[in-house]
Amino acid sequence: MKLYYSKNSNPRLAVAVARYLKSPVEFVAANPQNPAHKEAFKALNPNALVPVFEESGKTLWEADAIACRLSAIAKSDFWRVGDQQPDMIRWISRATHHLNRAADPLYFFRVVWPMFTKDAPPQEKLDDGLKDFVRHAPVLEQHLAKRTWLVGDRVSYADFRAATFLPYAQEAQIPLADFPNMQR
Ligand SMILES: N[C@@H](CCC(=O)N[C@@H](CS)C(=O)NCC(=O)O)C(=O)O
Repeated sequence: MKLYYSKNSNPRLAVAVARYLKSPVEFVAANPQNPAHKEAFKALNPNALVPVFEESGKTLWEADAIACRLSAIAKSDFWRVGDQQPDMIRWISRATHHLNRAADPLYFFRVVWPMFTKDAPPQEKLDDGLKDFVRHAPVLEQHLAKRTWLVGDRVSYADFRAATFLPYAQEAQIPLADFPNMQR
């Protein structure tokens, strides 16, 4: 079993999941957007993106799907399957469509963009990202005020998904210090 990754946000998340679950995967560093590799990589993922999980000659892409599969292989409830599943999906969805969407331009234009250009990042995208992050974060912050984990009394994939961009908070200037429960 192989997990193709790069150091960027979603593959990093998949690697964090695999490490947490002690998944028996071989980690394969990939550069799928490099013109020299792109066409060949499309055989693994037609989007030419990572993460990609390869198992018995079949590939699975999208970090959420990979987390689901790795949790099943580990026979873990990290990916909830019982009564708590709708709650977990709620927080995954909330993170994907709101919090992470807001944090994405802060991450992209402050962490990724400077690797490729010295041009100034578009200020309006940074302003919009910050405004949206500050608008969406309080819901998560308040939910975590009375609990340790987003779902039930143990860590689940929802915690990992909601934290996709938080490891980059300092560099991306995501105002995490204003949200101490999220920071914790
Ligand atoms: N929705 C996909 C997003 C995948 C994606 O956008 N991957 C980006 C990194 S975040 C990528 O492969 N970029 C090229 C690279 O990292 O080399 C997921 O959650 O897995």
